[in-house]
Amino acid sequence: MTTTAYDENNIFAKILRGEIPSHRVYEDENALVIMDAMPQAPGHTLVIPKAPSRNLLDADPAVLSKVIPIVQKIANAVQEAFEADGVFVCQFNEPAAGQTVFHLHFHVIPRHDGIPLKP
Ligand code: DGP
Repeated sequence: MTTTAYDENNIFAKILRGEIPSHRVYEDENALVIMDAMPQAPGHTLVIPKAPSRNLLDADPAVLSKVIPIVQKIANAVQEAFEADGVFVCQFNEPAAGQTVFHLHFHVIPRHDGIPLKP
């Protein structure tokens, strides 16, 4: 089982500190929302909590209670902006589950009937 500590030099920590540019679409005291650099569909957005945690497994429930409403707000905004039929919300925990950036984030991806995600 992986029990790796949070690395403050992960790419999303650098984006949160403004050390790396990103396409920012929303920000408040609890989260930054950016466009994904490798989108699986047009409008693929990432909700990144500002509090440091490696993923959902070590996240503070108090942080989650602040961030999930932001995920909901962004999901609704993305659905409207991209005239989507639905919205795919997901996140990955540890490499075995597909995580590649080790700062908690939520993928928000507009979906259209009959159009598959990019592989
Ligand atoms: P994952 O850790 O598997 O949930 O995926 C990380 C996502 O982050 C992936 O969809 C690509 C995206 N990503 C990686 N590096 C950058 C970056 O520097 N900027 C932005 N905007 N997105 C990134």
